Amino acid sequence: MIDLRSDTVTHPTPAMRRAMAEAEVGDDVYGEDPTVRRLEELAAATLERQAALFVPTGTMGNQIAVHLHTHPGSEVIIEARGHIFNFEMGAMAALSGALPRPVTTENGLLEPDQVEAAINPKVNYRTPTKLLCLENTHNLWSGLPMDAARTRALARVAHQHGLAVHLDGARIFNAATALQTSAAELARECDSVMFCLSKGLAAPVGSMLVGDADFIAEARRVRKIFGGGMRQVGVLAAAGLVALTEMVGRLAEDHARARRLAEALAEHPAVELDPARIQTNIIVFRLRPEAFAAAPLPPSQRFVAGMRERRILCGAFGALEVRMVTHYEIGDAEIEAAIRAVRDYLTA
Ligand code: TLP
Repeated sequence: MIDLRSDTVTHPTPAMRRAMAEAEVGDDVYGEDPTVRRLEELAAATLERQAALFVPTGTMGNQIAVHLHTHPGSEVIIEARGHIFNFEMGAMAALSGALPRPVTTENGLLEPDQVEAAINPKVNYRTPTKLLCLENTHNLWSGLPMDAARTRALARVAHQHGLAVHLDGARIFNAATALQTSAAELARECDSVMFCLSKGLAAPVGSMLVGDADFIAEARRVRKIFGGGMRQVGVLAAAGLVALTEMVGRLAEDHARARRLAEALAEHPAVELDPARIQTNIIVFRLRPEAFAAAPLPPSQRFVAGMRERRILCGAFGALEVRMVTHYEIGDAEIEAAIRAVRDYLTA
């Protein structure tokens, strides 16, 4: 099987396996795991921030941040297709009593005036707006990277109105690679940043929450409340250190292969996709419903099933959207096999 469902499906590299086996460990709830400490120091230094916290998942990192930046009965502004709103199980409501205020965009990029318009006035009969969540790259918008200037402009508006800004930077290194800048630059104006080691960087588990020292001290408390206080977790942090030091430099390869696949997909009349929009490792495309005969299952699910029969795994979003994601286990041969399978299925 060629697995294009996500970059989360990657297996640890041989260097990670070795580092995991040899990791020096201790009880991290006591702050005694030297490997976790090294990873947290490296993450903070990479993002040019004071401190970082190792968390088991991106969702936990995001939700700790939401918890700290909001209070029950407050609102969170987020782009309508944002991960924190759509794929985190209603966690901001369940864990923090916060409400999302989704803002629809035409291209995945929020405008400062849209954010300003979504902030409720500070009066006794309106829900207080406390937080702006950004996402870079934007997963459901085909891995769209957002440049530092826009992030800065959005953060400025939020800060002027007393909101905090959290960046869901699950794939911030993909964004930095595509925009030829640093992750630190892309996150500079944000009060907190979460990034994942377990996506394109191929670590088996783990994400980092980064911010100033006081924020991270509080985040450590909330991580324990959320059940994320881990013990000899240096075995996982060791893989994270390899991810951060060895895997960032190769992300451009994933982007080039995603573009190649997108160009081939776009050639088919049943597919609606502008390959120029694919700047990182995620391809989300729409199937034209008129190209599919009426059937009980929606086109996206039939496409996914047809591809599975041809040994290619991809994901369906809604009735018409399909997602394919490249990662380090997808080489040129896998891309060519996927292209052949798409052609074969869509022609059939
Ligand atoms: N994304 C997963 C699915 O949940 C959709 C994927 O396969 O892409 N932020 C962003 C932008 C993400 O894409 C994800 C995971 C997360 C946060 C959550 O990370 P985890 O899965 O570690 O909780």
